[in-house]
Amino acid sequence: MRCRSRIWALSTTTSTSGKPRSSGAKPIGPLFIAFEGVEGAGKSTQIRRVAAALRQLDIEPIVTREPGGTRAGEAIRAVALDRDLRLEPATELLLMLAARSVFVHEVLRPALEAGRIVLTDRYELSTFAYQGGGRQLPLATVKQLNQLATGGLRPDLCVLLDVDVDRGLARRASGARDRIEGEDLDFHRRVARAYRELARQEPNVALIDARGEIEQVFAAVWEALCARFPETFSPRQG
Ligand code: Z5A
Repeated sequence: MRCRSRIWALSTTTSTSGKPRSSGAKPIGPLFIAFEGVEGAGKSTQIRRVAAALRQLDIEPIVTREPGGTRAGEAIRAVALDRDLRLEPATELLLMLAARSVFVHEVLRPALEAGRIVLTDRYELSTFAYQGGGRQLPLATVKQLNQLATGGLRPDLCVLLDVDVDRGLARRASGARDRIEGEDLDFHRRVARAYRELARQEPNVALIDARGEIEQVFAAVWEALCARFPETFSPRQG
């Protein structure tokens, strides 16, 4: 699925916002970009910024999240994150993958087949980091089951926002924590360690220092996207 052919759209001389833009053929997809990181890393914030910058380029991305993004997925999410439930690590893993299987089938494949850009808040790296690292399930098994859920559909790029756990947790709004957020510091530190290890091992990961201000992090994210997909992401935007 990695070698999808690009869909090319003819750009006009002005954008819908009325701003002048260069003419010529512009590839707009398909592209699958996952945002990853520990809690409070700023994934949702950066996805919103990237989506807004893409709209400035007259590209409407599909913005979604995991677990969730489908009716069944959101129902599974409610169970998986319910802090009143006690779930075994294997149960948690299978719930995440059940949601992913629907997500791939109902959202991801159709969107990519239609040539769209998909920005998702979490995907398989979350499973490797949380259920593999955090819950200490054997990573090989986690990956094998994930392969079953995804049919091997992997992101073109994982934007991994790297912050230390304490900083991420401090950013979190006070209030009720879900079942996984409510885990102890050791759990969250194992997740963070697993992410850094995955950044070394996995292909197509852009590790971004996410400790700075939102705009500073966005500049680094956009630069990584421009470097990776120069035909779609223009350095002058964002
Ligand atoms: N999970 C799993 O275990 N296995 C899986 O396979 C999958 C998921 C797919 C739900 O995810 C849980 O599911 C998650 C992992 C597990 N549990 N945990 N923990 P989620 O994405 O819905 O939950 P989250 O990661 O906890 O979301 P979050 O805390 O909202 O994180 P975020 O999206 O990375 O952060 P944010 O919403 O963009 O920002 C949080 C706050 O920080 C907000 O007030 C921002 O304004 C602020 N912020 C953002 N960036 C900055 C910077 N740069 N500086 C200062 N403040 C900032």
